[in-house]
Amino acid sequence: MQRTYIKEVFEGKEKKVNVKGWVHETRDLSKIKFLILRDISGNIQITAIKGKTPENVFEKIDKIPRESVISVEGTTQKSKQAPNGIEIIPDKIEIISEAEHPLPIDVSDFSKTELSKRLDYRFLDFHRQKIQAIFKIQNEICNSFREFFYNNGFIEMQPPCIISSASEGGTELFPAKYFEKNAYLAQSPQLYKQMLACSMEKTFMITPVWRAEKHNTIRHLNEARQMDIEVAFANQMEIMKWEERVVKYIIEKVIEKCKNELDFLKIKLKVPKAEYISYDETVKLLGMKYGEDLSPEDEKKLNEKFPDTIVFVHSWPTSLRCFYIMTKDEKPDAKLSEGFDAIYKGLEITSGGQRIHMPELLIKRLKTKKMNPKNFKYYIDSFRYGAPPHAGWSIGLERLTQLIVGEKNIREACMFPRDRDRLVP
Ligand code: AMO
Repeated sequence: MQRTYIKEVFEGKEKKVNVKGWVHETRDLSKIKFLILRDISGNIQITAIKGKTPENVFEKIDKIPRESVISVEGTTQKSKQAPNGIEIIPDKIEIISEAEHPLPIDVSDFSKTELSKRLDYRFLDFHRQKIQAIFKIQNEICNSFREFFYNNGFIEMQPPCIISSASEGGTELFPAKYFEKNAYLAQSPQLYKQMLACSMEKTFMITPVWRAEKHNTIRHLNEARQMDIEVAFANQMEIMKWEERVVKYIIEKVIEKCKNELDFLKIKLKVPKAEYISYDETVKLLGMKYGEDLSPEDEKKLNEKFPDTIVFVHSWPTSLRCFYIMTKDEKPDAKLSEGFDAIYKGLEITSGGQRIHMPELLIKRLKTKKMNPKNFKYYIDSFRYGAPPHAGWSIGLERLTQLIVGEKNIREACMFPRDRDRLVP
């Protein structure tokens, strides 16, 4: 018999069904026994009645260990007591894979198992509906990001992940041996997306990045995923507008497509507004010291001043930005730059800006940052043969997910986190 997903049972397509999934819960009321079966599309009640259900099925139904994988053949029927109004009366139950007990973590909806233990058993943690809801939402974030840029004529890029030199001054690299040469895991697709935008004009990508900082915080991972774009003939303001449009689009899509998941997580999501404020204005507004980065407290304060808003803090001092960020008005000695950060719900989700497309200025900026232009020869040369002005940004996928699903720790928004202490599973 062909398998029916639980969601299709509720749509009432078939009377005789074969459902497969995981044992979510069992209950024994002596003459009647219940088993809640779970698959990726939902939960359904299987009801065994003494005298009506075959003896062997009635006997075993409440003895199957929780989380075992089973196959149930039976008949659907309407029931006022059953959740969602339909239950299955079973004829046959087959155990496909019995779960060993005790389970190493609590997988109930009220699980109190602490995060690091849950991550040790992440494969089992994925059995939980809450965890499935988080990653169904992340799936929608990625899909709507792709959809938006694909529909706007962008080309999806597949950047290299093994690189020969740093692209983000300041962040540390994981070394890798590449035959006779030294190589690194990519910190960012930065240099490559710029080179592509200088011919194919509009590109987007979702790609992993590796950062070897030894920090162990609730907002950093050592392997993260970034959603990047790069656009030719764009400046700082235009590129921020692209971000405003796509984040609004993503959140609209999550609200539309992930209603059940948001309800399950008890999240009321709103499409955010956008605010554009310069670094100088931000310093005054928050009483910060000029020339310093925003601290986590400053980011929280911005959220209090502009709730439900993506706050674009633009035109940062050149000294606080990467070597590739354009100086204000393309003036070599400008104190300010064309670089920005976006802060949403009290956390930085993005850095970006206009890039330097002039080789001499790029060399000057590299030297100021005490970096060796020789290590960037191919990159600098790429701007010698017809390179338009261009701009781009990167949104951290796990950070955006964590904010949308309301989790404090970024690890909750990463399927298999890699941090200072974790390399398995
Ligand atoms: P940046 O280094 O600011 O900029 O990274 C962009 C965004 O990626 C996310 N992110 C991280 N998430 C989790 N753990 C980390 N260790 C981590 N590091 C970064 C954040 C951050 O805002 N090349 C530039 C972008 C550009 O200019 O296009 C870059 O990588 O959400």
